[in-house]
Amino acid sequence: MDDNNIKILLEKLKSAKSVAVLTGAGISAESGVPTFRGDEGLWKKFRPEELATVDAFMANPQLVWEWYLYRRELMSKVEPNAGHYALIELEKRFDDFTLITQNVDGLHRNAGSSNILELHGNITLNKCFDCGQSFEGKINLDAGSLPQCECGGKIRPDVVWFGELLPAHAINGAFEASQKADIFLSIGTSAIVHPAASLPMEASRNGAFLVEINLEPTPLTGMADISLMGKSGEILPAILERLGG
Ligand code: BJW
Ligand code: ZN
Repeated sequence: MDDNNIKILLEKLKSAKSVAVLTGAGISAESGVPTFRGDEGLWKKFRPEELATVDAFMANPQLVWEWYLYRRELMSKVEPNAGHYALIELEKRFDDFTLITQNVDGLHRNAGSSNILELHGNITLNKCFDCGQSFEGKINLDAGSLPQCECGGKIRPDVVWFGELLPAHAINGAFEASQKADIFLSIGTSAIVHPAASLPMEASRNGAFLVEINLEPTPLTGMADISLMGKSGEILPAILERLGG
């Protein structure tokens, strides 16, 4: 780990009033949730355009549901890791702390974080494709037909697919938090999916100190004030430990 960079970050954290954090699939990788892209990424096996779009769902809801039920099952069995827990400790140190996540796995909530903005929804929830009403029933792929809403609409996972708008309260809150942040941490995201990928840039443009934690360089690395290369489940606890009590 780059000791000099860590020292600079510790100084910045000691004087910061407002902190915003953006997480992506990488923070959950050490819990056993596959990332989307990269060698072990989900999309090496499944093409996104076949699964995470409205068109894909309309063309083959059964197939899309199979993918989501498989991931829902996987995510129901995993636990938060040291990276998730370190963010709770960080949150406790600031009156103004916003955790923005692209993840749908709910692990930040399970770990105990409170002020979370879920940009891409939550994989445990269902809603009606047509009227948006939430749906509590079970999805049973063996039943012959998928359940329908009272309005006749198809039931779908409550996540955000390509081409869809993000929940307004989440993305508006995320931009607001990014604009006023003194420090912005981008953790475990490939930083290519917009509008989430615009948040670090928005923060930096508004004067935030931009920190990236990732296994590898991303399109964001060049504009980050500090880039810490490694596992978030190791780097975040190390930062917290050195920040002291
Ligand atoms: C570790 C690690 C460890 C591993 N420690 N690190 C502007 C410009 C260009 C395009 C667009 C634009 N605005 C909108 C678009 C279109 C599109 C888009 O961005 N496309 C790009 C691909 C170019 N965006 C949209 O369509 C969005 N909607 C929208 O903008 O609406 C307005 C609009 C409508 C119509 C037309 C135009 C505008 C919606 C995006 C929805 C994304 N949905 C998904 C699926 C969610 C449901 C599900 O889970 O099934 O969200 S896609 C997928 O990607 C998922 C993720 O949240 C998202 C981001 O992925 P993430 O988290 O970054 O994961 P990975 O795998 O990519 O990266 C993991 C990283 O971790 C890697 O870097 C590793 O190195 C690292 N890592 N282990 C630290 N231990
Ligand atoms: Zn409906």
